[in-house]
Amino acid sequence: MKRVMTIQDISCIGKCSLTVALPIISCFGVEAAIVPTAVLSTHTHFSGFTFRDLTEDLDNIKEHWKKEGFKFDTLYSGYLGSERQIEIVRDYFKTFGGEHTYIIVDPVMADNGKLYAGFDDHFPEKMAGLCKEADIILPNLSEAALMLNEPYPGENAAPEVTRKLLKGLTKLVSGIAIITGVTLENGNFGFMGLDAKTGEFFEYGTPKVNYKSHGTGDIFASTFTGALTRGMTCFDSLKLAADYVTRCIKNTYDDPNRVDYAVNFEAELPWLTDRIKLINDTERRTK
Ligand code: PXL
Repeated sequence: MKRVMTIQDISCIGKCSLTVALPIISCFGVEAAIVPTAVLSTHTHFSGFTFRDLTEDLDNIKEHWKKEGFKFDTLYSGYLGSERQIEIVRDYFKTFGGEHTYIIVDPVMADNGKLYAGFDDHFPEKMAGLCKEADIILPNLSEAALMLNEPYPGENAAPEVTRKLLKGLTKLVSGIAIITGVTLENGNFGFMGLDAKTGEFFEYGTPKVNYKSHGTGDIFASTFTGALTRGMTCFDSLKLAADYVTRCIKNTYDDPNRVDYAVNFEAELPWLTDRIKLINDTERRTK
């Protein structure tokens, strides 16, 4: 069985970060080893959330795993609570990364052009430094603009503006840069990417559902991570992630009893599982 290490927080209520990464990656038949960076009572869109910083534990976890000789097919980082944690994650990548290990960085820190509560203005620059270590990065438009020190172009940024941001990002990352939550030429909503090695742009989208919630970026990144680790191509993994997130958003939009802090990702897991059953393991690729 393939094994992913995912490094991000536990928001006890919020359906984001580890509480979505674990079930989704497990659905792929991939082991999810977790490195919890902090425990919050809820995600940071609630007021009065508690925050227990687990920075002091991170080096010890790393040293123990190193001693035990654990190996990982993919290293995937999401929300990190501080600049110090970014440095520690860089150490994890150095220790457990390698020729056959994908490194995926989702530089979770902002939405709607604004940094999440608790981050200062230096944070994007530090996160951009971590992106340099990655094979694949998955910022949204806000995070891409902040890391490049460009103004936020708004969620309906013109495709040529998104492409310009992607070009900037590929100066940071030697692999593949993807921007999620973008509007495409035909008005669809999805992702655009640029492969720094080939200079090729690619994109995929579906008709936009007019509903916005939290945690969708983490659901996207976790689905992508699971699919890529199981051996799907990068583009097919992104496409599956986009289709699954769209279904989660639609399901929530249609649910009169929905919560306002997250989407109904659980309701669409059976659909995802059916799609996972179609993965042909005999064609499994390595990096
Ligand atoms: O969904 C991203 C995320 C992850 N972790 C925490 C958050 C957020 C978004 O707000 O607050 C703690």
